Amino acid sequence: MGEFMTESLKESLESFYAAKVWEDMTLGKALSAWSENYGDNIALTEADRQVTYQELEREAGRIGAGLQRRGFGKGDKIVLQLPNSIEFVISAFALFKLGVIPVMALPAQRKTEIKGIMEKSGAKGYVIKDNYLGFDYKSLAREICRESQTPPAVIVIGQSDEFIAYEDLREGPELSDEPEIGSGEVGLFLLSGGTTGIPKLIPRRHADYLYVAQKTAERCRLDQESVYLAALPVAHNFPLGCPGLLGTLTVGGRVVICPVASPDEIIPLIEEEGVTITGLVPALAHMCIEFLELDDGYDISSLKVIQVGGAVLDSYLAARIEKAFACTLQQIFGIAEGLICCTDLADGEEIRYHTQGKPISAYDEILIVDEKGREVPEGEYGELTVRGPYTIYGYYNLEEVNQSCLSDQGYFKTGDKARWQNGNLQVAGRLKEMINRAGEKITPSELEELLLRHEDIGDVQVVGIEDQELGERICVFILAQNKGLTLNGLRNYLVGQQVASYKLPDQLVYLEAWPLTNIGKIDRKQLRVLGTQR
Ligand code: J2J
Repeated sequence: MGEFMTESLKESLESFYAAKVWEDMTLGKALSAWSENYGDNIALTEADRQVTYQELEREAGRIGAGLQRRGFGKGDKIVLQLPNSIEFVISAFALFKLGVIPVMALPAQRKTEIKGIMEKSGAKGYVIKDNYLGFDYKSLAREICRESQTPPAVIVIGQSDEFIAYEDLREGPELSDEPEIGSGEVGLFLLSGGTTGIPKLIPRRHADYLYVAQKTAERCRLDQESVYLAALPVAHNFPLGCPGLLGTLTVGGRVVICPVASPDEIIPLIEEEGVTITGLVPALAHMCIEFLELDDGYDISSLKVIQVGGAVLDSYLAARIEKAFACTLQQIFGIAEGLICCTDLADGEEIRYHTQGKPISAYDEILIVDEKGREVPEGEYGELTVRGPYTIYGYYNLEEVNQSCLSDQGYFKTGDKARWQNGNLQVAGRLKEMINRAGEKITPSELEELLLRHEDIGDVQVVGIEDQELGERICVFILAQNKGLTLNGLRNYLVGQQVASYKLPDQLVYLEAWPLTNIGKIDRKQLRVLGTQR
């Protein structure tokens, strides 16, 4: 990792491990400790199944032992591609205990992505569920095996056919000797947020991943009474560890597993399980609001905190979310590569609706820089760069990428456009999303925020589309229920809002639904394609 880095820089980054910023603890040992502290508490709920902390510890040990008998050991990698389920949690902890590194694949990923991830990680195993949302993962596994030189051992939850049955792993003696694993060793691989291109594996270490879970749990004031609803796919950093599943377990709370990220699953579960906190991406939060507006018969008053992050949340939607869910909104900016910023529950509306708050660690060093890498004056926009105790300084086995994504001082370049707003971070979108229309720069989020105030617009996205004359033209996408609006109508509305004329849209496209990425963010690359085709 990061061989191009100077030794002294590496040492200074490694010094966080020596400085005892966090506990000397691995993810596997952490579960044993939680099991001792909170033994009989319910750790997980999925439909009518409940698992206590003690049972989780025991099951993880069992599956770990089964994997050990099958020849898996410290340093091996296994691609975990499971829907939100109790088995996901057990499998992940089984691997943490063995020192086998899980590669956190998302259920929505298909052959191209999984093959890439397998190759890049050199995984020896592949854990799947037989079927989920109508997709047959065994067929996918067969193709992967056929096309690989060294096919992975496939473990199946459910009907296993020719593959290894997960249930069979459970049979036999429990894990007796857990291997020695250092807390500074890599505990898991997350996948980078990029939707296409080469899969980038993000090595996260045991201790720093636990540290993030603890710090975010503190920010969200989680305790043993907390009930976290895991709605987004838990292989993703946000629901996995910010505070998500892991953060809830650090305090002895309960995690309710939502198998499908859709409002008709999420809202009833909040009521039935007395959920106190959940985390959503803006597009899903918006769908939930619409669901609640259609049917106000649900009692979701147990909810105290709704975290929203993953993409720009405009302040108008922020206020609507708080009203619809009748609880405190926490904006959270995160990257699977490390840095987490979020608002505090006690922050006023100005901060909660307009910013993503402050970094979770006093050791996070953020620099907002111009194209030449120089720090911009306080309050001005630039690229968000960061280094600190839990931000990586290299992807796994990607030397070339690593050279371009790090500054000379070891700051990770996020590619996000951000500024400081009275001590709080405000992220305005991806730098590459900035529209360059005949030389004038337009930030999509700024226009989106204005357009959302229009009473006929339910949801909107603004995207730059390649254009022969303008370089890029401004294309506005609106969901179909508002078909009464015309391009001219939109332009006149914006003129009425006193917007500079170069920011007026050039194109209007109606869609039935948003194209979404694997994690449920609006897929802006796909929007660009759709805008080009018209
Ligand atoms: C604007 N853009 C945001 C925000 C992420 C918590 C929450 C989200 C993620 C995540 C995560 C944003 N406003 N509040 O890991 O722990 C965009 C940025 C960023 C990219 C990272 C977590 N929160 N983003 O989304 O690694 O563009 O992590 O660079 O998937 O999402 O994506 P990812």
